[in-house]
Amino acid sequence: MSLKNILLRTINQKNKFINLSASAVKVSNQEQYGHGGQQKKNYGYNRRTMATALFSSVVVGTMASAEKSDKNKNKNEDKTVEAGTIRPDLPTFRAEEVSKHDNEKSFWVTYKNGVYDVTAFLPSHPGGDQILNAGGLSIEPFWNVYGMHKTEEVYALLESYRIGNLHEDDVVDHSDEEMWVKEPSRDRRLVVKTARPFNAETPAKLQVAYFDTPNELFYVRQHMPVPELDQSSHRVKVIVKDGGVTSKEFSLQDLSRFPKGTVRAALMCAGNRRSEMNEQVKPVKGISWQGGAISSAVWEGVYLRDVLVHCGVDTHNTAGKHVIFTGADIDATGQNFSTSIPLDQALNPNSRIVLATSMNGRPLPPDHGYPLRVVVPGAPAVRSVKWLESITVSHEESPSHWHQKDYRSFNASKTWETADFASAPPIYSLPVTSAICDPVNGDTVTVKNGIVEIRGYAYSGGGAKILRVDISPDCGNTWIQAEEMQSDDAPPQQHYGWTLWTARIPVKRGQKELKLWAKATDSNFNTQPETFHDIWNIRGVLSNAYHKIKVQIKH
Ligand SMILES: Nc1nc2c(c(=O)[nH]1)N[C@H]1C(S)=C(S)[C@@H](COP(=O)(O)O)O[C@H]1N2
Ligand SMILES: [Mo]
Repeated sequence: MSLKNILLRTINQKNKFINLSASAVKVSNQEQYGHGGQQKKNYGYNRRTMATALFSSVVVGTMASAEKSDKNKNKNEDKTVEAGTIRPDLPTFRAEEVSKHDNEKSFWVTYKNGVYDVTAFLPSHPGGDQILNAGGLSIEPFWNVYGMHKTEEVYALLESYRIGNLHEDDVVDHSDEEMWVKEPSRDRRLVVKTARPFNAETPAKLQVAYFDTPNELFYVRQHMPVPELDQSSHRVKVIVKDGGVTSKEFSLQDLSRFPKGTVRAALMCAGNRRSEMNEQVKPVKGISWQGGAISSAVWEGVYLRDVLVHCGVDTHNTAGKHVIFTGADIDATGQNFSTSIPLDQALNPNSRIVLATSMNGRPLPPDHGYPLRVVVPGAPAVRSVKWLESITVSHEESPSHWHQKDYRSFNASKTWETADFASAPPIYSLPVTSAICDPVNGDTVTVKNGIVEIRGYAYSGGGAKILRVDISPDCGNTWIQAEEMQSDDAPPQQHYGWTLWTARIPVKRGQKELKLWAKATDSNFNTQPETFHDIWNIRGVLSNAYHKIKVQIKH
C-alpha cells in the first residue's frame, strides 16, 4: 500500500472523530509530502492543524515500548550503538536529492551521514504525525528536543531502514535548529514571508471575508521562536519602580478575579503595506508586508488599568513614566522581547488595554501569545506583547533593542547613517490607512450591470473611527464614496476595530482596464497622503499612502 493510502486510511478513520473537511485533508497531504525545499529550511511550519491525533489509534501498542526505552535512557546513552556512520557499501545522496525526493511514494529522512527510508515505520511512530515534519530532512534537531529517541533500540531500528549515505559536504550541524522544532502548526492559507521566525500575512481576499478574522488566519509576526507556556503554571509579575520597588505576582486565576475586560481591536503591524513604499519610492529595511499585516479580533481578559491601580500605581503623577511589557520569548543573546508605552496611555480608560487570555471566544493560540498577551488597541501591534511575563512601571522606556532601535519615526531624508534612534519619537499610535482587498492588483474582474464591486478594509489608530472611504477610478479626478461600511459600535476615542467596506464602480462599455485608488478619512478628519514619497522612511513604517491597483475588466 502506498504511503498516501496508508495516510488517507488513517485520516479517514480519524475523520469519524475529528471534523475535517475533505479539502483540508487533501491540502495537508500535498503540503506535507510535496515540499522539496532546502535541507536546512523547511520543516515545522507548513502543517495545518489536521493531524494532531493522526496516528494515535495505531500507536497504543508501541507506546509501552517507547516508555520502556525512555526508562533505559541513561543506561543506553553510555553504550555506543552509533547510527548515521558512513556505510561504504551503500550509495551516496546529495541533501538536495533527499529533500526533493517524492515523499509521497516513500518517506526519507537523514541522520548524520545516514539516509533512511522510514515509510514502513510511519504508522507505528509513537510520536504520531510529528515525524512528518522531518520529510526529506534531518531528524537530528527533532531528536535533540525529543531525547527519548537517543537509545540503543531506536538507533538500531533507524539503521534497519538505512538506504544510503548523505554526501560528506551536506552533513551539517543541526544544533541551532532545535529551537524551531516545537513551532505550532499553521494554516496553509497564510502567506508566509519568513519561515524562521514565522511571519505570515492574512491573504487579502480572506481579510474581507470575515469581520473578525478567524484565529487561524490572523497574521503572525514573530521575532523569535514561539515559547512553550502553560496556563496553569503561568504567572505575570507586576513591578512598580517609583521611588521604591514593589512587585506582585498573578496567576491567570488571580487575574480572572478582576472585572472582565473586552475590546474589539484590529492589530496592525507598523510595517503593514511596507512593500508599496519599498517599490514605489526606494528600498526600505524590513519584512516586505503587503496589506495583510492587519487582522481583527475580539480580545477578552481584564483591563490593564484595573491591575495597575490594584498594584498601587499613582494615577495622578504619570508624566514621564512608562509601562514596560516583557514576553517569554528570548533572542540568541538571552534577551526577552520587550517594549513599553507611556503610563498615561496605559491608565487612560479610553485606551481599553486588555490583558487578554482569549481571542474571538477561544483561548489565545500559541502564535498569538498563549496564555496571556497585552492588547494595546490603536497602537502599532508591536506594543501588544505576547506571552506576557512581566509588567513594569518605570521612569524609563523599555531598554530593549526592539524598543530603542525600531518602531520610531523619521523623515524621508534620514538615512541609516544619520538617523538618531535615541531622540526619534517611538510610535505609540497609528495613522489612517486603507487597502483594496478584493480584487487584488492584476486580477481580472467581471462587470455586472455596468458595475465592478470592490471590497477592502480601512483603519485608524488611537481610538479613531473611519468615517468615509473614497475610491477614484480615474487617478484622482473623481471620487466614489464606498456605500457599505461594516464597523464596530464603539464611539470614537474608544474605537479600535477596522472598517470593512464595499464600493460600486461604474465602468464604460468596452473599457478594458481599471485603475483604482483608495483612501480613507477618520473621525479626526485625517486622511491618507497621495503618495509614499514624502512619508518614506528607512524602516518603511507607517506606510499609509493611497492604495493603488490596476485590474483587467471582463464584460
Ligand atoms: N512577545 C512578543 N510579542 C510580540 C512580538 C514578538 O515577537 N514577541 N511581535 C510584535 C509585533 S511586531 C507584532 S506586529 C504583533 C503581531 O501579533 P500577531 O502575531 O498576533 O499578529 O505582536 C507583537 N508582540
Ligand atoms: Mo509589527
